[in-house]
Formats: sequence, C-alpha cells, structure tokens
Amino acid sequence: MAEKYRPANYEYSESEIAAVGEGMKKLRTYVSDGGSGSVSSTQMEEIVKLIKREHRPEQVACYKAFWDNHHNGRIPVDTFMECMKTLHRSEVLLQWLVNCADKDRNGFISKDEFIHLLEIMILFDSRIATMENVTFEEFSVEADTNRDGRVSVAECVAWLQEKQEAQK
Ligand SMILES: [Ca+2]
Ligand SMILES: [Ca+2]
Repeated sequence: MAEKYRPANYEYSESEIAAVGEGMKKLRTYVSDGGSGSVSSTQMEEIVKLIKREHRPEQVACYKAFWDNHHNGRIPVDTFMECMKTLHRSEVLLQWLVNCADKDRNGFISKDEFIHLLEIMILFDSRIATMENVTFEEFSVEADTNRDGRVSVAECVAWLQEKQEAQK
C-alpha cells in the first residue's frame, strides 16, 4: 500500500523528527562537521521523501531554493529538525513561502515575485487557491499597510494571514 503524504498542517512527533534526522545522516552528501552535520540541497528530493511530503518537482525546487538562498545550499540537520517542529503552524509556512518568493532577497515583493508566490502557495496549501483571482494591483494597495508604495515581506505575510482568516 502506498504511504499517504503528510498534509500541510501535519504536526510531526518528536520520534518522527528524530527519525528524519537519522535518515538525513545516511544520505550520500551528508558531511559531519563536529555538530549535527549537513546535507547538500541537491538531495532535497530524498529529504522530502523522508518527511513524507508530496514531492512534485515544483515543490522540491521551492524547498531547494530556500536552502540555496538562505543556507548556501547546505541543509544543517539540526536546523532542518527545528523547522519540522514549526512547519504545521500556518504562519510559519506563510513566512517561509514569502521568503522563498522574494527571489532577489530585497525584502519586498515585486509583481513577478507575487505571481511566483501565488503559484508556490497553491502547491503547498490548497486553501489558498481562491487567491488566484487577486491581481497584483489589488495586492499592492491592500497589503501596503504603511503606504510607502511597496509591499514588504512582513506586509505580505500579514496580508496572506488576513486572507486565510477571512476564508475560515
Ligand atoms: Ca524582491
Ligand atoms: Ca509597504
């Protein structure tokens, strides 16, 4: 029987997290560094299998981009295990996805980045699918709470949270 994928709000138990940590240490690119060691982001697909998440290529690419952008392509085992403890909280996932979408890492969400954000959000959380109809123009006005003409990562996260609340 095929094993079911974990949903976006799945809360991993301590023993499951520990087992993923052990699994990561068996991967080909694992390097011990005196601490918990790290794995190359090129093995993201294997890691996503370890956490039993869906691993469509677009999703794997998004996870990989995060570690490439924020950790130079190495995934520290202890940091990854810490992430697993909070992934089920939707605000953590949102923060993480918006950071992923901010491709040039300037702290603001441009039109291209907004379109990319909607694409990746729908991949990760189908509850957000209804946002597909929101245009960038509407987003830039609604989300720009300090009215400086651009939407920061924090403003974007707050806007998404409001949208999610409104859907409940
Ligand atoms: Ca940006
Ligand atoms: Ca702003």
